[in-house]
Amino acid sequence: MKNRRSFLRLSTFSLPFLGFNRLPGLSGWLVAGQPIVVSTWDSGTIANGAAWPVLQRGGKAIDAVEQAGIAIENDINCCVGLGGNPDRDGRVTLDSCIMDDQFNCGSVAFLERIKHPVSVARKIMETTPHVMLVGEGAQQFAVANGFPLESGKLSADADKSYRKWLEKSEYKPIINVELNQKKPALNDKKTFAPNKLDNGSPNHDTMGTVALDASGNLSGMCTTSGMGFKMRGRVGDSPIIGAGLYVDNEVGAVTCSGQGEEVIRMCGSHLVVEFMRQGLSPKEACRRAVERIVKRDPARARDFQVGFIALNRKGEVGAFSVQKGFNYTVTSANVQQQVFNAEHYL
Ligand code: SD4
Repeated sequence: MKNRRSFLRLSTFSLPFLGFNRLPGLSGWLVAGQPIVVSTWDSGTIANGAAWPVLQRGGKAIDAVEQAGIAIENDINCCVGLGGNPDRDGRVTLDSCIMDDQFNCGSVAFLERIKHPVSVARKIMETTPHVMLVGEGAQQFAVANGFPLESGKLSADADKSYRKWLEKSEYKPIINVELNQKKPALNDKKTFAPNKLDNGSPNHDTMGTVALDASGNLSGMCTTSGMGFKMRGRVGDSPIIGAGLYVDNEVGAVTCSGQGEEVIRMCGSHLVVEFMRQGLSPKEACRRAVERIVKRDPARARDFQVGFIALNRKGEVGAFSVQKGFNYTVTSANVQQQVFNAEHYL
């Protein structure tokens, strides 16, 4: 399983002159008509690595972001694709969505045993009158469209994590156990899902990617296995257009990672796009959305992470998160696979 901390140490050494903490003079990066791709987290190097060749050869942003999703879904990591951590019942359920420059969008949620939910989302977008398919119906649609039905076996890493989680959580399925809690505690395994994994790393690494192509068009995608050890049937923000992803070609493209419930209630990615429409820079727009999320319950905000990344139609990039620790990867002609720490509220 990917170790984010060791990667960060490495990146810090490899980028001494860039200042790892914030984006250096953004305008210095921008070359008119040049494409750019931005992904959540340092694992965004995998996503951008697949998206960039598409952009570089003049391909479309929608194709680039799909390739980003496919690449990370092929990787074994805690939080994206069939190798990710399962739900409480030991099954991996995937959420994904994709959106192009014409407000076309497709989405899948609670999808099991299909390796590339991002491509299923695209297929829904392009071949059906619908935006979203979930669960069994989404799986049927995928199989009917030639996506292989995988075994459902957990990856070795996920199996280990799940066994460990079972030991500690003493999990017995109790219907509506959440209702017995007066105040939901995010860190309580019985009420929701651990905010941190057993090795101390955060329980999130959703891959969100936004891209601008050489024709000046934006697209985005988001793909995840959701919060590890979530309740069966739980769906987060990642497959929800407007929450985990939003693209308005006149304004910008936004995606995010972190505690999906907090993002859904504020329509997070849409909110960031609207702030950019009002004239804010991508970073300021992300900051304002984070402030909105924190304001609802500042004490509770200490227990969760939400991080947004935004790309406007001029190719300017920004990010902001609730907590320290959110980072993102930028790739363009001038910036090759570089990881930056987002500024944060707390
Ligand atoms: C979710 N936003 O399901 C996702 C969590 C995340 O890697 O970021 N997972 O709520």
